[in-house]
Amino acid sequence: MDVPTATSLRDIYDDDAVPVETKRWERLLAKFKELYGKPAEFVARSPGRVNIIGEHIDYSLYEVLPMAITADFIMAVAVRPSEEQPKVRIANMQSKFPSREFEIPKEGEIPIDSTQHEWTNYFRSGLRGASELLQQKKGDSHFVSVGMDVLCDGTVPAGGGMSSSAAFTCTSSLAVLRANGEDKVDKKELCELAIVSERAVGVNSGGMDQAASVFALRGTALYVTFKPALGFKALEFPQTDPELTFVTAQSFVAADKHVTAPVCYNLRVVECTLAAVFLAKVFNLKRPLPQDSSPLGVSLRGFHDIYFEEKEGVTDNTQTSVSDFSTQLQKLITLTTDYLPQEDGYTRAQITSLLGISEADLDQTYMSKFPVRAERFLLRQRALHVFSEALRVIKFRALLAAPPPSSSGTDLLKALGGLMNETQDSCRDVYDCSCVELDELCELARSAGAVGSRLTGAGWGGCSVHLVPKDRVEDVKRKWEEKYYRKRFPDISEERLAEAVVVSKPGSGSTIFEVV
Ligand code: NG1
Ligand code: MG
Repeated sequence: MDVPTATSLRDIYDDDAVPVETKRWERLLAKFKELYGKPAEFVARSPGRVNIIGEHIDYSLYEVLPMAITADFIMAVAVRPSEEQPKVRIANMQSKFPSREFEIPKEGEIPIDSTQHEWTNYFRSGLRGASELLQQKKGDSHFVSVGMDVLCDGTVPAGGGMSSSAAFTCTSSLAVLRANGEDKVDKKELCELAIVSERAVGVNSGGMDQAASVFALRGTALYVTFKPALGFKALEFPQTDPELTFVTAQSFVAADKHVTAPVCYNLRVVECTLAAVFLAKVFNLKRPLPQDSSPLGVSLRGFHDIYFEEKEGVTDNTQTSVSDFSTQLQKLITLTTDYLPQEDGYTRAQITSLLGISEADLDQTYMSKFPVRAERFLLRQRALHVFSEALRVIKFRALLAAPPPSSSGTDLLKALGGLMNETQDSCRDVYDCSCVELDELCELARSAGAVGSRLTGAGWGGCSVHLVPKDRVEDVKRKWEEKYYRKRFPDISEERLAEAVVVSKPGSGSTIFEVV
């Protein structure tokens, strides 16, 4: 499926967003002309996302269920006339992001210094990934990219857990492909390249955010699969009475993954990978774990498949029925509980002695590309979270697809919300990726009528998502305003308060807009 081309903002946004977006896009295009003295040729766009359920399991290659939001990243572009050394000039509508200019090297990789927290790194990572793809397609090892004049504008809050980074990277890759004459951009190709590209910025991320940003279809959630290959299914929300509403609330605790990655996100990726390798050894599996698209090349999902293949003769686990797959996950939870008993984690020495490798090998294989800092690796807890969360995603999807016939709207909401609450408990207690502010937002929401409340995205700050019956949304908002926002931030402006809480409607994915 190709990235759609839009000629009207009605193709992109819900009717209620069109008036505001029209003004914003007009400002972008006018500013472009003023800056570069010529009109933009096209605008590339990709949205942010909220994850409804399936947290921290994409990099273990288990299915997740996000949806795109209206807030997005847009990028107006004109190709520069050909020049000896092609150049990028890039600016942002928000003055806190300074304009930059750089030359595109004639061959080799686009340089990115991930130690610098530099906003244009996301553009460079999209450029790097897209030019590698272009090189492959054109079979030309020297071709890199044409020069581009670029003006950006993003409405996804940075560090706010709604994946501003993926929106930026996906948009950049799309813009570079289009600027280099790719009129039809395949969504899957774009998504795969954006996933790998974003890792150049220093976070060893999974693929959920880019999948939501690229694939999303308005009005639906996305069931994203990573095995046997990247794919998705659009899921409709059932009509319920009371109507089902997702509300997001910012904690305003900035989750700066670039600073915290070695002890938070990247460490979790290493722990999950080590859990897979460790379990394979504990169960004496004969075959090595399969190499896959996970950040470190082997995953808990890979262990899962090989385990049932060797122990129970399941040759193609992608064909397993939902109920059998759930039974497998239950079994893995029991096995993890029994065979990874250490509550206080595993030391390097314990891991290397079981795996029969040196500490230098351990560091080299799992911790060299993205360094992490830890004395102990909590393999038991990480595996338990991943298997139980994968199970919750399956249950959630089953409820959406076929609500129990006798259940009322309220019952269905409670069942869905119950799963979201369990996710929050697991993120807080088992995966250790929540924080007191997120916990508090969840508690307050539940006490005011939310049926399910949890963090969304990586956690450690950022955003939360809540399933709220429509008739209770105002109660929940009021409670947060009084007990969280005005209490923790007494000087909060009305504008910031309005930004903090958003009733999220599932929006559409990546688009190219032709400026005529
Ligand atoms: P955030 O930090 O919200 O963009 C991150 C990862 C996802 C996923 C979630 C946790 C990136 C780009 N994204 O999301 O792949 O692992 O955490 O479920 O790092
Ligand atoms: Mg991000």
